[in-house]
Amino acid sequence: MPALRHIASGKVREIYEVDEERLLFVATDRISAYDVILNQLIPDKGRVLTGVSLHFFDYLDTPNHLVTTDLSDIPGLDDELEDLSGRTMVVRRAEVIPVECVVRGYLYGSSWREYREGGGPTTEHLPSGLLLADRLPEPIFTPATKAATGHDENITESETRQLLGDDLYEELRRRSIDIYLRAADYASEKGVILADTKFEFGFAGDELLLIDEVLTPDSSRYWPADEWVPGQDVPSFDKQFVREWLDATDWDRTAPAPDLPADVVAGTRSRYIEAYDRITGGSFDEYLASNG
Ligand code: PZK
Repeated sequence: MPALRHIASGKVREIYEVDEERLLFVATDRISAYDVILNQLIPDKGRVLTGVSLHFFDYLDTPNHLVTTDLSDIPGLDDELEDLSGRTMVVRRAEVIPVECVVRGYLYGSSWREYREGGGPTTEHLPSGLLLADRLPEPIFTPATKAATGHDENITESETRQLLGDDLYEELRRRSIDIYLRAADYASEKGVILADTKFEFGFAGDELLLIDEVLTPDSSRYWPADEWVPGQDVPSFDKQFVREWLDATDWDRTAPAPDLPADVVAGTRSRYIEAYDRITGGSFDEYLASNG
């Protein structure tokens, strides 16, 4: 744990204060499945996610919170540098906009459940007759808010406009869909479908910055294109392996989860690393060699 003030904990991420303007954004090796944090760490998972975020911050070249991954000038980290390297970003402190900017290109997850049950906030602009996992006629912006339960709650366009005002709503929708389209094009060249993803934005002064992690397997639904069949469940790249092991136990999906055997930990790690290579078109070994 860094000798810095702790600001916030997510399920698998931590934020610390560097100074008035900057934060340390750390991706841990924790993993969640069915919304429960598992008892075992997946070695290098945080580095895989950080590598994917850095890849897309660079590729997208859109105003964002990344300052540097060089931790050598930050006082008080001497004992932690090794553990933090490759999993840590120094970011610009921003005023977080309290809306999760979800973009969906395919009908899955909570949106499919709303659709099947006769409609909800995410299905307002959808035609009838779609199947599970169908590609949508065009990507849709389906914002959500963090409910008191910690769960995300989908909200309607009108509710979002009331929260943000029309100008900010339209700016966030435009930027979110634009980023989704560029990342989905990138992924499709690698045989990967970006089914949906979630962005967060914040203001640093009057600058609207893309913040948080971006286009990672934790914040996005990536599918191998050759396993996509409309009307059927699609296995997720990274978590399917551990989910299938959990499904074969008698676990009721409430905490605590069963302990993962070493071979399931190792297999899950391999899948995250494959996901890095597949999604970025690069090599995680090379990422580690420069950043690990
Ligand atoms: C910030 N979160 C969510 C993420 C957590 C919590 N650039 C920023 N400036 C100010 N605040 C945040 C960010 C970012 N990113 C994001 N909470 C605060 C979050 C990860 C772990 F505990």
